[in-house]
Parts: sequence; C-alpha cells; structure tokens
Amino acid sequence: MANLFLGLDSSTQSLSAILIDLDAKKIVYEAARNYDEDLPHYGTDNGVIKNTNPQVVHASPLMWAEALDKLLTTMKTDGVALNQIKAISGSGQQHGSVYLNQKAPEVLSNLNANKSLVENLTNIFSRKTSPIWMDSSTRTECDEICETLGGLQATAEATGSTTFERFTGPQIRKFYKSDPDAYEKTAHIMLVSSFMASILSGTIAPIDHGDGAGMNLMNIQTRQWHPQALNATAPNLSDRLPALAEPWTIIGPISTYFVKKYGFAPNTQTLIWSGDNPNSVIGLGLIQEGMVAISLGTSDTYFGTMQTCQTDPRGEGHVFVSPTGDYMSLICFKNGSLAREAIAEQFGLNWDGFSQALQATPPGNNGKILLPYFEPEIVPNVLTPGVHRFDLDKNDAQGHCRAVVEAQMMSMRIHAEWMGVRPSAIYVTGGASVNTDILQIMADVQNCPVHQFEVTNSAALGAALRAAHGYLLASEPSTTWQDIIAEFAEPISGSEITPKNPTVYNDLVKKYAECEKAIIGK
Ligand code: XUL
Repeated sequence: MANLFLGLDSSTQSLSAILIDLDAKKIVYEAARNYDEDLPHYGTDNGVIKNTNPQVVHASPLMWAEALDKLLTTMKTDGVALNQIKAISGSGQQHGSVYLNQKAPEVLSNLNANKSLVENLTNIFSRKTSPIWMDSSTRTECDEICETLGGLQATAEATGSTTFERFTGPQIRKFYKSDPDAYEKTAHIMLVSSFMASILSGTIAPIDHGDGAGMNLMNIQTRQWHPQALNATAPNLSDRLPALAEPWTIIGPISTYFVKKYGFAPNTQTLIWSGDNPNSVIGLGLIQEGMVAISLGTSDTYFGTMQTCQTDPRGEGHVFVSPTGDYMSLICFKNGSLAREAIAEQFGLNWDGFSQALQATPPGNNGKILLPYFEPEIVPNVLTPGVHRFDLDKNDAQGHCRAVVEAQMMSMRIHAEWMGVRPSAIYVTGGASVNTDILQIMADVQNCPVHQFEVTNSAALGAALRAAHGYLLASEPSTTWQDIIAEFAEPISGSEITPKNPTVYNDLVKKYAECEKAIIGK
C-alpha cells in the first residue's frame, strides 16, 4: 500500500493539492481550482473582491471552503486513492483573518455530508468577508498599536515585525473600531490556514507558530500570545483566539464529512496548517541557515532560515517561525506578478513576447528605471499606488519589460541588506520561476547562482512534506527533516543559472535607491 500524504495550498488565486508517496519518493498527483475561473459567482478578480478604495482588499471565506469541495470532487473523479491518505496538512496565504460567531464549534463538529460546505457553513460568520494580505487600509491602527508597544524597534523585538497594514492584529483592531457590534458577536478569529484546518478537522484548529508570527500578536521569543499586544489591539481578544501550537502538531482525525462524502479513511490525521512562506521553506529544502529563496508569486517574497531571532532595525522585514522550529526571515514585495502582468498587459504581450523583450534589451537597460507600484507597496512602504519612470519613455515596450524585472530584483537586493549576508545561492519557486530570462536578471543583480525546482508550488509540496513529518514523528521521534525531504525538495540538477553581467548593477542599484528615495520622500 502506498504511503500517501496530502498537501493543500489555499492561496490568493487558487486552491491546489499535491499528493506525495513517501516510499516511492515522488509526487503522484497534482490538481488546482482557480477562484476566478472555477467559482465565478464570487465575482473575484485574481482571487479578490475589488473595492473602490484600492487599499481595501477582501475575499470570501465561503469561497475558500467551496473550493475545497470542488478540489476534492476533482480528486475523487480522477480516481485518487483518497482512502489511502495517512495525513493532510496545508498552507494558507498569510495574515488574512476569518471571523466566526458562537455557532461555529457546533457546526464544524457536525458537518452534514448530504449538504455542501457552503450550505453547512453559511451561518457561522460574524463578518462576511475576510481582509487578506493585500489589504493596506490599517495605517492608523498600525500606528496606534506600535506606539502602545513602545515604537518600531520594540514592536519588532516583541512580535518579530513592526506593525504592518496586512498583519492580523491591525486588521482586527480596524474591525473592532469600525464595527464594534460585529466584533462583540465574534467568538473565534482564525487565519486562513487555521480556518481551512478547522473545516478539515471539524474543530477550532490551533494556529501554528509560523503563521502566528504574522499577526503582531505573538511573542516571537516565547511563542505565546503577547498580552500587551493583545490589549493594544482589541478588548478581550484572548477569548477569541485559538491556542498556538508547534508546526508539527496533529490536530486529530479528519471530520466524518470528508469520510462520508469523499471516502477518506476515518483515521486520516489532520496536521496543523501554516502560512505559504513557512511551507515553502520546507518545499524548497531550506533547512540550513544561509540558504535563501525567492518566491515569484502574486507577491514576490525573499526568505531564508535563521537559527537565532534577529529582527530588522529598519522595520521592513519579518521574523517568522520556520516549520523546523527555527526562525525564518522574510521580506514581502506586493507588486510581484501583479506588476509583471500589468506591464505585459499594457503592451499587449504574452509571456513569450515578454521574454523576447528581456532578450532584446541589455543588462542595465541603458539606465532606464521604473518604480512599479501598481498596487500600494509593502516594501518599501508606499500607500498610494503609482508608476514612476526615470529615463524611460512611456511607449518603450521592451524597456518596460526589462525595467520591471530589474526593479524587482534591485529592490530585493537593497531591502534585504539588513539580513547582513549576501546570498551565495538562491532557490527559486513560484509561477514565474519557469522563466529563465527573469532568472538571469536575478542571478546578475544578486551576483550568485540561481537554482530552479521542478515543482513550482513549493507551498503545497511543503505542506505534504509537513504532513508526512508530523505523522511519522508521532510514532518515531527519531524522524529527521532530512529523511522526509530527501529527493523531493531538491533543485533540478543542471538547472543552475550563473551570473553573466553582474557588474553593471553595482551602479544601477545606487541609481535605483536614489529614485526610490526621491519618490518615497515626496
Ligand atoms: C507574506 C505575505 C504574502 C502572502 C501571500 O508576508 O503577505 O507572501 O503570504 O500569500
């Protein structure tokens, strides 16, 4: 019998699954459901509900639940041996929050398999939509919480990050201030990760230390809720939050809903979920300090494992807990594929055309610079969207393609300086990581080799590997991460992209930093 473990990834634009066979050391099945295409009745655009205020970005938690029914239906139809899966874990887009009323525990523990998840869950919400990581509407609340905790550095030292608009604490505070009645009716606040785990397990699932660190509510040293941060956020918040737990916690057997409806074995174990970035640490095999990864997804993220907790004095980066129990550093750039797609669309290019433009333009782009803040940016902090050109003609299609990628790579180099180490090798993941022209610019700007992976969804793979690790650890305490990830989380051999033109960027990075200062200073 196969040794099967399932990883799910509830991301901004889709829900996907990766099934691994640990004995055969291979991925045996992959599938995804896209919210815009497969669930058009939620009216999303790239997975989110458009608001007239670009700073407000929400999505419907019912949509995430419906996607789970759809994806499992696909798996069942495809003949996947769901009854042989030993354990399931998952990955959620980080920071987004789900608000439930007091009916939730009862409903979750009695899901009716003759109804859909939407029909079962429709009355458990005290807030219909969930603010997600792209929301930047909480500047005031960030300032209030940060001041109460003693300023930027003190907040970062306490919770791993200074206050950020998308982090859950400031979002909860905004909800409490703007709709105190609904806050009063809220009995449980969950993250996207713990909400999905709650559905699967039929319980109020704990939040793992990795995703908990993205809330501005957890003490990054003790890994417990931080009482002062909770008080600075909203009254009686501790009553509304679940337990925090280790990233390898087994929650319990899967809800009978999934046994009856899809044929899972009753003793399939559900593991705690985590955020997409912590999961990617495992999916990319970053279990040693100094290994750096770049994920080119809806957002671009730059992250790596670290042994001791070292916070960013400039307040741009974050410290989370890695699934290994170590720490991880992370910087999130919101205008990732959002910006690359906006440029491609503006000039009517498909990805081949975009790549041809990168090939046709010289490294350094003859000094042409673009600041691509199509959406409010996280790093550097830009609240009002805007695209700024320096020595770049607005009709220069090829120049724009190179300029947007060079901007992203130079911004990563500048804003990762606080970590104190230039990467010696970069492991790259996410949809755009298949594009070797983009990766060549990455290798040149960072002046180090870049390694590609066969699996572009490292978050779902990481979740499947975490499921296997947590499940085996419970019966064999000697289980190591190396045993689990071997042969899965390894770069494609021979895929290394080496720097070809690094020197041109030494000057261009300086010019880019000046342009950034000129715009942000305004
Ligand atoms: C990380 C962040 C994003 C989301 C995207 O801090 O906000 O990477 O996790 O899913």
